[in-house]
Amino acid sequence: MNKITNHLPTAELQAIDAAHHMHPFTADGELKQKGARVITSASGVYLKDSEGEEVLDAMAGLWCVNIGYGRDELADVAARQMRELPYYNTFFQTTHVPAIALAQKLAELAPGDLNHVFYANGGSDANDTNIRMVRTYWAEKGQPERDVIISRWNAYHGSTVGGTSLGGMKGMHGQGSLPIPGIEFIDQPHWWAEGGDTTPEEFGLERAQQLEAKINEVGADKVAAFIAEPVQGAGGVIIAPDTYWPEIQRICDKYDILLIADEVICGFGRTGNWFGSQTVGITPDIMTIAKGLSSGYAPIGGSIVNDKVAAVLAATEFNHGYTYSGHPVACAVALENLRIIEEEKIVDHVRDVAAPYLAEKWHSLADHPMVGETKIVGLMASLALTPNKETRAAFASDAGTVGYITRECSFGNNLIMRHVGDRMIIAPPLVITTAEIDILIERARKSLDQAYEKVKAQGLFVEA
Ligand code: PXG
Repeated sequence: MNKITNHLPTAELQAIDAAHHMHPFTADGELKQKGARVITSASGVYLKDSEGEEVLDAMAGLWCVNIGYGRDELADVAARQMRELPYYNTFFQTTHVPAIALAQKLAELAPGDLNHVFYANGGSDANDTNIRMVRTYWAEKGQPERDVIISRWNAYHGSTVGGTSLGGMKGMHGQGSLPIPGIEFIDQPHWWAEGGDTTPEEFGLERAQQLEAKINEVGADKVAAFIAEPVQGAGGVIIAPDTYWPEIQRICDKYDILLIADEVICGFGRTGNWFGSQTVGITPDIMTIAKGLSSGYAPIGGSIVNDKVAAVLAATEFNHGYTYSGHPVACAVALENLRIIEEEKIVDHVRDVAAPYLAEKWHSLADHPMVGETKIVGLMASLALTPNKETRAAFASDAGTVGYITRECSFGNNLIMRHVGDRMIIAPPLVITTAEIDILIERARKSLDQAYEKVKAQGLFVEA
């Protein structure tokens, strides 16, 4: 095949990448041997790589390209905004039209009295903002000792010092002497892996009640906030049993604990509502947003804050902010993205068309000999790989060995389906069509079949 490209040959790009580019969450030494896959362009739900392969991106980039790739409207808006006002800050009593318009739109879209926006560049630094914000809130209310934030093991809240501290990934804590002081953890509502002999309903309640136990252990007068993802994303698309969230809300209300919903993945349609909080039925005081806010076309995140918290903060000077808080180009791009989501009724498409269709197909994978539970909410789904569906056994091999084999088969079949340990996850662009879902499922099943053969051949189909 004669391929005309506008870039260096893949091997040369990979060599330069290996020489000079440090990748996030990557063992660079290992990657240097293998060479990174070079993505050159994208359209809709498909990526194209430097070898001309078309790859179905069932992860929407990193859970963010909600409206799909290749929307010229966003490029046009960015170019227009760069010409008109490429940058100005919102410190020192100034503002600008994109920041104003986006804040108004977010206040309109966010439920209840979540009416105030503090801008960040992404989800990690927005969560850093949240740490300082909730502690400042209680200090301003005359309770500075109320500074403990409770989070959950296996949560992901970013990889800055604050984000890593709030997250419950032990491997991350180990790098950089984290968490910072004043962060406490309870267990996650992950029934498949940790539910033992309980029913999911009993287990959901038990795990929620750990919050009450932790509050009592720390002392209610010391606890500032509880932070959680409505659905854990990076942790493996862990969907809590139905009993979980009502109990969490009851406990937060009872002890007057601020509830921070980290909507970085769940926000902007992913779960079939504008926000995951609506899907799980909670009323947060603060929502962390990023990713789908701009569909990944520009780096932007932030905190949407309710009237109660905003009123207290307004009484003082909150000495916090980033050079690019409310960056005009990012705000303009986000606003255009939200216009598209609204006008094209993309949240309705998720709820009424794509999610029900994907759910039926995803659950059909449960008949595969290596698949245990299949879970899905909106357009985020996971499945457990297991050598024994009945006992929910883990594999004897190191966690992630079988998942990685399955991921490699999937990538080989031009499907971006990821693994978290021995759990496979997807979160495709929200605009995915039913025909594209058929292709996704066909490739996923083929990958599971290939992986199953490899796992057996390598003697790995063995219970722990
Ligand atoms: N909160 C949540 C719930 C997230 O999923 C962040 C905060 C941090 O956002 P930024 O924009 O700072 O990255 C995230 C990000 C993965 C993966 O491998 C997930 C994320 C980021 C990178 C990789 O699943 N989530």
